[in-house]
Amino acid sequence: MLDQVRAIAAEAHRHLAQATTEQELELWRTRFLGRKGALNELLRGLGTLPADQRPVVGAEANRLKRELEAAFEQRREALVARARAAALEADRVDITLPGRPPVIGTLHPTTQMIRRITEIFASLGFDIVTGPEVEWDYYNFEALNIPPGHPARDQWDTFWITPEDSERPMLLRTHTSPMQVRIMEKQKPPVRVVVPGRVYRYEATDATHESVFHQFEGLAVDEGVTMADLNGTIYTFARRMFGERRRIRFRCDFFPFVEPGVDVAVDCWVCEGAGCTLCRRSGWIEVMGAGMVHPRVLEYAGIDPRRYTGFAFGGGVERFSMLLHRIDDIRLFYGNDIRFLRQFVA
Ligand code: FA5
Repeated sequence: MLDQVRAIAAEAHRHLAQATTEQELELWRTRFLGRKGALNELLRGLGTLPADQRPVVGAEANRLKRELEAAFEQRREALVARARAAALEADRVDITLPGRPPVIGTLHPTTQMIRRITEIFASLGFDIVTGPEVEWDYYNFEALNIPPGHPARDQWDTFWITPEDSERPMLLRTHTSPMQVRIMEKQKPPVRVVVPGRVYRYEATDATHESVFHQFEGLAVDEGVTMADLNGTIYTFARRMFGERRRIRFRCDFFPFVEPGVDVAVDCWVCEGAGCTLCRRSGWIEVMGAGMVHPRVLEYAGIDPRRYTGFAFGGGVERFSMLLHRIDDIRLFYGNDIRFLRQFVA
């Protein structure tokens, strides 16, 4: 019987080495180690042996049983490890492959230009603030010395939120100038601010006119502020923006909220004033409107015009980009053509 037990164990070892799946392992266990398995079946006949042989065969059978159980565990672990290694191999990531480069966007050229403009004024001591695009008629026109019926309203027609003749008419602002009054209402002099922002006009669009565009407004108010301060400020700004050799020209112009009012031009940085296509042969490029804050505007804002004076200026952001980058159509800025936008990598 001892031989039979050893023969079963040897057979079991042989079969175990051939089991390669979980299912085969389970079958093997039932066949050799199960309650009705080969080993137990044999041991059931232990009682038929002579009494002196029973403990020897019994002990050997139990030893072999433990040996088979240990072999089974070992085999199972080996199979699990093999399956895991195969799965890892199949899932392998080749870290030496180049990655997919992320698509990096760029700031819109208008945003870039606003940053450039505001950085220059910030370095001159101006605060940068923004204001509402939906505005009361009062701030956009009335407090800027443009009462109802004033002809300047035609030049700055806009989109109305309420009917034009309502008690408190509201509109989309046509310029950033309303912020002059809003700021002076809140902050007593000295005031030095620059306001970039979006503005709206009821406009037949063409290559140089959009109905939605951006402006920047400047305002400085204090005791003893004069036209010379305006001149110096704009001169410094123009040189930083358009080149160190630039000259500036003031010519009389009319805006109801400044007195005197001027249009500011810079000598052409392409032809150095000789005359070319950019400056339309004039040698000068108009860049903004400016002037001394009208006493009535100071009064509207609750500031005593006998004590304080101020200057203000305002320009078009897209027009600056057009001049500096020789862009021939303002509609490109809102056209969303990626080929246009990609040219302005910051
Ligand atoms: C004004 O809007 C005044 N608020 C500027 C000002 C401020 C004068 C402070 C005095 C003191 P104007 O309408 O000219 O002025 O517009 C100013 C600038 O905005 C223009 O020089 C131009 O660069 C730009 N601009 C005007 N209309 C358009 C338009 N339809 N599309 C694009 N840019 C425009």
